[in-house]
Amino acid sequence: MRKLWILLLVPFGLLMVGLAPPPPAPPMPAPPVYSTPVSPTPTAPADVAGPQQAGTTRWHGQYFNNRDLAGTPAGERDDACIDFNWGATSPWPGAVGVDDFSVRWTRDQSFEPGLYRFHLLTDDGARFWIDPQVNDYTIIDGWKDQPPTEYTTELQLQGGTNSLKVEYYEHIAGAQVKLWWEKLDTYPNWKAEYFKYFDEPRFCGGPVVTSNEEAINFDWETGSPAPALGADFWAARFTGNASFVGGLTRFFARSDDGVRVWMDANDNGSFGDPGEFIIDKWIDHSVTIWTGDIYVSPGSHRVKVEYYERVGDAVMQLWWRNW
Ligand SMILES: [Ca+2]
Ligand SMILES: [Ca+2]
Ligand SMILES: [Ca+2]
Ligand SMILES: [Ca+2]
Repeated sequence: MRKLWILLLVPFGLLMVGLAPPPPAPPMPAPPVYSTPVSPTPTAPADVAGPQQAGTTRWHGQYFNNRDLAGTPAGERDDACIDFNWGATSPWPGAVGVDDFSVRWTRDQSFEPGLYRFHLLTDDGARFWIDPQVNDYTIIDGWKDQPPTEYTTELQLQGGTNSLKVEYYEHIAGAQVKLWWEKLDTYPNWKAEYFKYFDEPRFCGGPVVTSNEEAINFDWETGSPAPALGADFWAARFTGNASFVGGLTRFFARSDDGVRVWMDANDNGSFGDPGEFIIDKWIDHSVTIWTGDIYVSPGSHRVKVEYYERVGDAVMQLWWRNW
């Protein structure tokens, strides 16, 4: 077994995690890189190689009618996203109950090289692996009864395709689970995150591509920001700080297709609810200029723009001026 080392930058400091038995402490790594397995390429066992639509990368889910992923799955299906809040209901009526069930999800995911923060929100228990065929330790381990709890960890990925695995169980009462990630770096202008989606626009899992953009001023026509996104069915999220002179300010968003615009964060760091959109046109349309007015105090404000392209041409431009 190869000895692989990763740095888990947990909130309480640096923690080295390795395979048992613990070898002597290595020299200070420079810089830590999470290794992608090169060979042999493990083949998924037959019970997780479920049907996959051509050109898509859904999660393959095995649903068990017990808390231990024991025995034969009660049902198997592909899920576009691990982002569920089932409350007190069953994730799959007829296959599993409202309590005492478990799910295993697997998929391959390509990552750009870089430092990532992974988030796993769960009620009750969940755990997360990257390349479990090679690295038999969990990246996140929250395998216990608990109310909704968010775990985070950071790790360096060298880029390429990794296999991801999430296991989850529900004991009693409410049930929810969500996995997502972000690429950490310095974004002096706009942090642009580009996602793929299936069916309906949403920001699922993590971005396929992350970049710094000097302005939100794009006319991709029938192209896209990156080959990995393809021409259609992708979405973008832009976040950045901008300086305002203050006063009544009119925002302009010229878009094809949907767009929504927020300003400033709540105390908990997240942007507001839909009632606080400056512009909210989350609908398919040909290129259109939308406006929204807001009073702004002088100085720096945080602005967030979400955008999606369905099919055909793709345009996203944002600007503003005092009104
Ligand atoms: Ca329940
Ligand atoms: Ca629960
Ligand atoms: Ca297009
Ligand atoms: Ca379009």
